Amino acid sequence: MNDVRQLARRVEGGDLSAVARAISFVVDERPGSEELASELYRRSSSVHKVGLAGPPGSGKSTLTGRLISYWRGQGLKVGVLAVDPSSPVSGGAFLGDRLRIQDHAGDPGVYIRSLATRGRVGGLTPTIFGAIHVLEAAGFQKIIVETVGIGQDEVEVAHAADTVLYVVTPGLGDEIQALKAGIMEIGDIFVVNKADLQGKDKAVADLRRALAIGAEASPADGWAAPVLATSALTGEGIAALGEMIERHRDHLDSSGQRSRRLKDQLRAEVSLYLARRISRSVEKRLTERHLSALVERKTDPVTLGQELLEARGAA
Ligand SMILES: Nc1nc2c(ncn2[C@@H]2O[C@H](COP(=O)(O)OP(=O)(O)O)[C@@H](O)[C@H]2O)c(=O)[nH]1
Ligand SMILES: [Mg+2]
Repeated sequence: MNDVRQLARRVEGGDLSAVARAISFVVDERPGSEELASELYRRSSSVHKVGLAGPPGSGKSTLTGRLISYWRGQGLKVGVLAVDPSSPVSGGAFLGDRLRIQDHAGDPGVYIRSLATRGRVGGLTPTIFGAIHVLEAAGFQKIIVETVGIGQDEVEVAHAADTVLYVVTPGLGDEIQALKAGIMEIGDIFVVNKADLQGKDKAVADLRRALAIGAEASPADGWAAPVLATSALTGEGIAALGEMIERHRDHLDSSGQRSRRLKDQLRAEVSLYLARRISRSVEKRLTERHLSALVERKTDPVTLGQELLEARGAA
């Protein structure tokens, strides 16, 4: 697979068109994508990944733009993966991404890509890990994973990111109190964005109170999730947020949780891969004759499933 090796070398050289091509390869699972993925993974190392979750409209994309500029100011290369429930060529989310792409157009230290969830209801696209590894191999030093803020993807981003920001707005004051337990647990840093609007102090106070109650209920990991106010519109609070993200990363390193999280991410990646591969190969064996036998109740879905799995093992 010479072209694959060549593509891998170009990715490692930081060539953005190669990065784009490699991500398409991996995400679309084209022939050669597995060779590409393993080649890139073995020759790269893990990068700090920051996940952005929170309701649609809370300002995640705008904040992403601010964080890109903040890290670019420190000379860091920044890659962004935006999970998009629609196809990458239609829908509002992509329009927003396009605006941001133009902001950083021509900057070889920034790469922004939206990934369709391919009809999955919520949840991260299973191939997001492959896309992350491409960015790692290309030498990006910060990776942002922006979620849509609908359904499962909010919780699942915790399987792909080291530091999860949960973004709300002052207008969501009442909803903050009703934040689902799962969200309280995945947020490493809570951000009250749109601090230029009214009600930010109350929102920050409400959120702090809710988090304090939650912290009593769940065992401490040595990190009390802070609440910060930002305005992605004016830039207020962005530097403080950037510093807090670094502080969380230092905490992950010094507490040993960085490798724990990395292992959890890799476990999720391997199990998603296995689930895809096994179901595909087993489903291939499911014939019309099997289905008829089920209809006639000569067998049952569990027994048939077991037989198909065993037949696969023997093959
Ligand atoms: N007033 C104000 N508007 C903001 C701020 N951040 C984002 N917005 C606006 O809120 C809307 C939604 O922002 P977007 O970043 O697309 O939110 P997302 O859906 O969470 O990604 C856009 O019209 C933004 O211009 C902010 O800090 N203050
Ligand atoms: Mg967005």
